[in-house]
Order: sequence, then structure tokens, then C-alpha cells
Amino acid sequence: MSVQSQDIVVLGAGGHAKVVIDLLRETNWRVVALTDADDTARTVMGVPVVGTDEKLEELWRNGIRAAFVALGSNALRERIGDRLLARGFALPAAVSTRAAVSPSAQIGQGVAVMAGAAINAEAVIGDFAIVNTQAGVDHDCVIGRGAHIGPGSALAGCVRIGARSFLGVGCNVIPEKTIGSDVMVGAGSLVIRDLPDGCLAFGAPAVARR
Ligand code: JB2
Repeated sequence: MSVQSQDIVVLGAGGHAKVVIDLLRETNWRVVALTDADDTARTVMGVPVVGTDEKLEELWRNGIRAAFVALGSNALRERIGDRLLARGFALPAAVSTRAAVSPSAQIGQGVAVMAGAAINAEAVIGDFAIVNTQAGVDHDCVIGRGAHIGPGSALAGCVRIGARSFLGVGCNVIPEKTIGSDVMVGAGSLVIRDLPDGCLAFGAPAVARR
């Protein structure tokens, strides 16, 4: 098979990878291989799992230059993404054609933006972040590297989310609040106060529990 410039390898063969494969196909990437910690020979969404991440060197030698880290773990996605960037792989963003993204927003490398998401004026989305299905990120928000804004969550203007933080499905954050790094916010929470690094918070209003 001759390698084409739109060929890409996806890391991960689980649920998140399925969604990412759809996003990449929508934007004319050709997903030619998956790597996974479980190297059992199989196909996912019609794409062969070719082995573990050790296969990436062979794919590079064969001319594959683009990769996407489709792992739900925020820390792992950021760490492996950085390793691939250092190796020289291009890590494009995968943005649904059914998302509404302001031309003035900045979208980092390896970011996934799912269908129905809205990213408004001058928002900044850090490398390897996920803006999941129907999430809203309003003007001037700053989303840290590897963070994940869960499905249906809504961030009002000027909200800041730190690196690797996770907002579960259906969270709401009022304007100008700051959520630190490595924070987990439980599904359905309403954030009306800043949250410190490393905490678990949930409820309406959300309270940091540890
Ligand atoms: O280091 C790794 C690695 N570690 C685990 N490299 C590669 N290439 N693959 C790795 N994996 C693989 O990630 C596991 O063997 C497994 O196949 C996959 C994780 O699949 P799972 O379906 O458990 O989760 P996910 O990360 O694809 O999706 C989670 O996060 C999404 C954002 C789920 O919670 C989804 O529901 C969610 N939408």
C-alpha cells in the first residue's frame, strides 16, 4: 500500500478512538492503523490494530508522519502526545464539521472537538484537550493541555481550566471562574467558585471534597 500525505495512525482502539476515527474521516484523513496496549489482532471501525505503540517506529520508517492520541486518560494522552511531537510526528486537531468554532479561537495540536460543540471568540484550547459532544466554550476561555470538557458541559465567558482537568457530563461554570490543574468535576456540577489544583469537586454549587 503506498503511503499518502493524509495517512494517519491513531493510538488507542477503545471508545474514544471510535469517535476520533469518525472525526478524522470527516476531515479527509485516512486512518490506516491503530496501536493499542492490547495488541490482539482485530479491526476497529474497519481499521487494523497493528500492535502496541512499539509499532510506531516501523510506521514512521514506512512513511507515516501523522498521528492522533485517542486515549481518554488525560495524563496519558498529554504524555504520549508530547513524546510523539518530540519524535517528529504531526499531531493535527480533529474537529467535527458539525462543531461551530470561531475563526478567532486557537485550537492546539492533537485536540478533539466533537459534533455540536461550540467554541467562541478568542477561546484558547490547549494541546491534546477534548471538547466533547455539545460542549460550549464561550469567548476568552482558556482550556489547559490535556483537559477534557465533557459532553453537554457549558463554560461561560473567560473561564480558565487547568491542564489535565476533567469536567464530567453536563457541568456548568459561571463566568470568569478558574478551575486548577488535575481537577475532577463530577457530572452535573455547577461551578460558581474557583477550584484549586488537584481537587475532586461535585454538586450544585460544586464543593471541593479533597
Ligand atoms: O499507552 C497506551 C495505552 N494504554 C491503554 N497506548 C495505546 N496505544 N493504547 C493504550 N490503551 C488502550 O486504550 C487500552 O488497551 C484500551 O483499548 C484503550 C482504552 O479504551 P476504553 O474504551 O477503555 O477508553 P477510552 O480511553 O477509549 O475512552 C474513555 O474516554 C473517552 C473520552 C471512555 O470513558 C469513553 O466513554 C470516553 N468518551
